[in-house]
Amino acid sequence: MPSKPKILLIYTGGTIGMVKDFKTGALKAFNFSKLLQKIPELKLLDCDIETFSFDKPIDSSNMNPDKWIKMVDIIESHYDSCDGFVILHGSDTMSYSASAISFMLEHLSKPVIFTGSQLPIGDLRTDAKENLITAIQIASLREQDKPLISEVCLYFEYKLYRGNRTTKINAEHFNAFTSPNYQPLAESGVHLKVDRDAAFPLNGTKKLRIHRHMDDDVVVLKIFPGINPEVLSAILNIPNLKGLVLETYGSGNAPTEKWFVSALQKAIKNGLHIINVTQCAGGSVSMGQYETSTQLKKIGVISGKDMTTEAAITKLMYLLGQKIAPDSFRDAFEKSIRGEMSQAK
Ligand code: ASN
Repeated sequence: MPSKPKILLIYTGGTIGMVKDFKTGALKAFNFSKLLQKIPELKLLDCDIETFSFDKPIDSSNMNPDKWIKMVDIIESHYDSCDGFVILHGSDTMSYSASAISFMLEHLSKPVIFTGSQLPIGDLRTDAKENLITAIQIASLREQDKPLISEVCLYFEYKLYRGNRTTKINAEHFNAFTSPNYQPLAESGVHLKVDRDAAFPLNGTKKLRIHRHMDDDVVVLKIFPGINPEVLSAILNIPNLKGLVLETYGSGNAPTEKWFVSALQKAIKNGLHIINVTQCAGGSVSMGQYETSTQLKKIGVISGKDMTTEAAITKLMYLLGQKIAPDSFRDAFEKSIRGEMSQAK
């Protein structure tokens, strides 16, 4: 009989483990062992659970690349002894972390499931228990002794998504995330249904490769009617800036005024990588569809296609960290590397 799967539960912080500071009334992170005591149901799960906690759990607003490295280090040191990983993380930046970790872990062949909650686990109406218990069950799913899910995912409110396709859309509803341009990998109802066509097939042979260098000389600029030359120039002249994610209108459109296009053109000539993603809640950039994006294409702006801003900025950090030659950068960026963008049919 195959042994029970072993799951490593990594606690980084977030509302799930918070309590109210009784002086200020503000929510703050608290002790992991106390958190586990609040979920006796964990003992009923058909897997063995090992735990690891950040020394100082954080509100995910304090997430940064050093902490992503910490997460991949923990995964690496338990990779051979564990069958799956569940990362408890604040919801505010969970999509950034899930995207970043997906790029940092190449040839992953085990599930890494991010989850958290909108209400603390000690709250009577909490959404934490369902999210946590089902995330662990998903990380434990096996078929012929092989994992059913072998990629970085995000589980929240009955849906499992590819992590680098997600974005946080609501600060109030339990249904806080969506995956605007890719279908869920699994849904939890009376049955736990996995969409095998949506999930990646298992990579059986290649060894896990960890990438730790995430270059943070990057910025996101959301354009708006009224953006002026001073604002754009201040951004483009940030010392050492190597990459810019430009959030444009609709299918990748931006002002056609000369000052705007010339400033971007000059920056690109000087080596800046500019990625075009849409401000819209769904859909794709398609440069050249309108006159207002034709210029961007001509001057060498890179298409982020249907990527989320979270995936685009972390992919930029990852690819800059790979020290790719400038003339290959566009091809590298416009190709899907972890399922983060749809491929042209
Ligand atoms: N501020 C919290 C965090 O991201 C929000 C949450 O987890 N729901 O850590």
